[in-house]
Order: sequence, then structure tokens, then C-alpha cells
Amino acid sequence: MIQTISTRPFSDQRPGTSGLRKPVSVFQQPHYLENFIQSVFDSLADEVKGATLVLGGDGRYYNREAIQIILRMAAANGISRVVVGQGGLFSTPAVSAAIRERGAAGGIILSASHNPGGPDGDFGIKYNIHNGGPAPEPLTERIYERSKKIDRYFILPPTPIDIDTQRTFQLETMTVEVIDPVTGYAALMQRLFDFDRIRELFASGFRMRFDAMHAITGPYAKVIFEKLLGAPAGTVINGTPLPDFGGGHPDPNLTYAAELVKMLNSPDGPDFGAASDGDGDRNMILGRNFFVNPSDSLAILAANATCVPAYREGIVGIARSMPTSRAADRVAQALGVQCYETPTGWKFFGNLLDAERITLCGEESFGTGSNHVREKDGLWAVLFWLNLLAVRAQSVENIVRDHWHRYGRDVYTRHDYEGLDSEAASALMDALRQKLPELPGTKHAGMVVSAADDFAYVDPIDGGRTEHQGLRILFADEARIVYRLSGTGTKGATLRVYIEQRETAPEKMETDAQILLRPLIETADILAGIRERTGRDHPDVIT
Ligand code: VG1
Ligand code: CO
Repeated sequence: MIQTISTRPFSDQRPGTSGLRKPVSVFQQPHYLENFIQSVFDSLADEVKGATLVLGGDGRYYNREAIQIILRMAAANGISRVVVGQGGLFSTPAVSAAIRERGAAGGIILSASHNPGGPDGDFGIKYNIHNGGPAPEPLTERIYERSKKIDRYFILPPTPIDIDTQRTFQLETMTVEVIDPVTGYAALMQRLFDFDRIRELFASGFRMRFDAMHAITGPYAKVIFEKLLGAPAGTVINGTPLPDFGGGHPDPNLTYAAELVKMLNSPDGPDFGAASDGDGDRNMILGRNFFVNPSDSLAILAANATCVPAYREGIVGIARSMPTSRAADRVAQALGVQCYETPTGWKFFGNLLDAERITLCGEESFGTGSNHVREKDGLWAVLFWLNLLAVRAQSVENIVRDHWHRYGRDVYTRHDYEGLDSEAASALMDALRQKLPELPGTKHAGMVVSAADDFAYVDPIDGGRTEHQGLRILFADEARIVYRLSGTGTKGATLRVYIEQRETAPEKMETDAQILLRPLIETADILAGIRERTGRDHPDVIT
């Protein structure tokens, strides 16, 4: 009983940094979700017909409705099996793992990641391919092109489908398998890390708080930390996924995870704190009164990889997104392995991982991961840190400070200006782009500009070229300012300014990044005319 429904294209279905992300009200328009899903199926026709797909989301508002529609469409499009997380829940890294484990053709993840949820919040769809990773650029382009021409989609008539009971059943010719979304992922983590050692750490009185921010990692974290690793009940806070994330912003940073930060800064606070985002792919790592910059975190995990069973033999290479600090490059150099610099977004790591050029990769935006899946993985990073803390028996702060003393410190900050007028933000970027050729040789904050460009990337595996990935101003002495417009925001434009400077003087290792970087922060404002063009005199989020 397949229905063919006539439709007309929407013009705004171009996927951004991480899938198609829009306000819920946009997704609720008749045919909007259906058009995009059909565009995905049409773009992949031969790959998905008769194949298995994995399906789930972060539990945000509209997740359940979307799952029902997608199941009816998958059946009507000749998919042979869909593996769906119970209750429609699945974290992004767990979907990636499930695709790989099942040999599925791909997966559909329903999430707007760190964007707020609820009827007035955002919704999103990501399509992941057979390697478990985000659709690469050429495929997202194909899907977008298809969405501009679509005139029909296939679907079964409305019928309620039970996704809350673990069982396998038929939907016309398609098999639906409702599974526990945690079990397979938890088993994978047990294969990668030394759970006995981490269990001993908790048994010795080590105290941790993990903030799931009312998003998807709650159920995973409770099983992994409180059940398998024996951490006391209450270790996981905000552990029940809510459709509106409790009204919060499920973004693990110093601004939006303020509750956790406060706990770690209190006199009798825990030894270790961590948080993840809406869909479970990000991580924030905190020690007592101490914040670990995500760029440093990547470098530290790389430098200590052999402490962890999965990486005992060492790593073959590292990749980081361009705006991520060069801390990882120092480690790669010391290890004698390559460090690749990619555009922002996890899709650019897939080829390097598949070709075994790299083992670890990460972004400054609280994303870290490895070859175990093809997404960044929040809980994986937390477990890596726990494994490290158990082996090295040092505090988080001491591990980071030791690292800086050994490799130097790439002092780093990111300033975000959110909800800017889109035209003003584009004008700022255009004007700065025009100015780039004049900058080399000029002096700012006591430093000479050595190069300035608009970052472009050529994929070393498939030769694909990606342009306009951020404006870079490089100074002699290894300082740098980078400007980018966000590709995940849904309200106006978000300007991200990334500022870093290398310090090797031991006395500078103790000073706060905002203080050390003040002259360069001021330079970043002047060169781009941020205050003048946006009317803002301070950023909304400082990392
Ligand atoms: C942001 C981050 C980027 C990350 C992306 C998706 O993109 O900067 O590093 O890959 O979010 O993360 P943008 O274009 O807004 O800067 V997530 O957790 O949404 O999957
Ligand atoms: Co995310």
C-alpha cells in the first residue's frame, strides 16, 4: 500500500556543517521532512534499496513524530531493515558504531546537536554513510540538488508504529528491529578502555560529576559510569533526556554548563567533571577549578594514547580542524607522525580514518574522537580521560600543566558572537577577505603578520577541494587569528573568532588565557571591525 505523494521543493534544504538544521516550525511544515528524506533516498537509490539503516535521535521535540514518518518512508522506499533505538533514542556516536557493527548502508540521526530544543527550538537531520560517518561533501551536494527538484515522495499510510518495546516486526516488506541503544555502545567502550583500572579509581574514592544536560548521554552515562564502573549513584546529573532539554542549551561549555562548572569550583567539589551535548558527540573536561581547553585535550590524549588498551601500540597520525590550536601538531611532531589540518566539521576526517592515515582527531569545539567510530564521541573522550587519570594518578590540572611544560602552551580562546544580523556578518567577512592581501608585513600587538588567507582544503585521499573555510591571519611567533561564520546556527549569523598564541616561558603557564591573549583579542576586533560592524562590544560565549 505504497502512496506516492506529490510535493513541491523547498529552497532551503542545503545541509550545513553537520546536516540539515532548522527551527522545529520549519520541519513541521507539510512535506518538509518528507522531501528531505526522499531526497536522501533518491540520491542513494542503489545503496539503500534492500539494505539496512540505523535510525534514532537525541530525544528532542519532534523526534518521535519524525521517526514514525521516516519508518513509513523507509518501508515505502524498499529498505529491507531499519534498526531503531528504543523510544527513538540513539546518540550520534552510538549510531556510528551500530552502522559499522551491522554493516548497514547508513543511518539517519535526528538531532540539532547543541542547539536548544522544544517547540520553539531547533530540529535536525544528519545522514551517515556505510563507514558510520557524516555524508561527505559530494553526497550532501547531491542531496541538496535533489531537494531542489523533488516532486513526489513515497510513504505508507499513517499507522502508529510501536518504537518503545524491544522487538522485531514487519512493516509491509521491511523489518523493524527496536533495540536498546546503549548495550552495543557500552560493549565497544569496554573493549577500548581499561574498565578494571577505572573501577579501582572510583573504588578508591575518586569523585566525578557527569552532566548529561537533559540530553541523550544520560542513559549511556548511567550504565557506563554508575553500573559498569561502580561510580556512586548521583555521579550522573541531569541524566533523563527531555524533549526541551529542561529549557537549557545542551552545549557543554563554560557558559551553558555553568551548573557543573560551579560544582567543580566549590571547595569540596569533585575531582573530575565532564559534560556532553544534545546528541552525545561533544565533551567538556574539567578538573578542580580547572578547565581543559578542547584543543589541549586532543593533544594530551594523543601524547598519552599508549596508556589506553585500544591505542597501546601507538597512533598512526592525528588530524585537527583548521581553527583547532596547534597543540596537537607538537605532539605529532614529537611522535614522528603526520598531523592533518582539515576544514571544520567531522565529515572531513572520514577519508583519513578509512585510509588509516590517522588514529585520533578533534576539533576545538569540544569534539574528540578516534578510529573506533566515524563521529566525534563525547563519552569516549571522558573514558579516555578517566583511563588516563587512573594510570597516571595525577590531577587533571597537573596532567595539563605537565603537558604545557613539555610541549609548550598554545594559549587559546574562541569568542562567539551569536544572533548577528546576517548581512552585517557577511559584510564583515567580505571586507576582511578583501583586506587580507594587504596584511602580510604589517605589525599588530607587537607582532608581524606573516601570511593571511581564506582557508581551502584538498582532501589527500579523494582530491576533493573545499573552499572558503575561514579567514586566517598568521603572525610570526606562531600566533594566529581565525574568523569563520557558523554553519550550524539557525538564528541570524554567528561569528566565531579563534585566537591563539604560543608560550614557552614557564611563568606564562599559570596565567589565564584571556589575560595572556588580551592584545591579540583587541587586534582581532580592530582588524575585522567587530564592534563597529556588529554593534557588539563583547562576545556571547567565551571558550
Ligand atoms: C560547530 C563547530 C564544529 C562542529 C559542528 C557540529 O560548527 O564549530 O566544529 O563540527 O558545530 O558539531 P559551526 O559551523 O557552527 O562552527 V555538533 O556537536 O553539532 O554535531
Ligand atoms: Co553534537
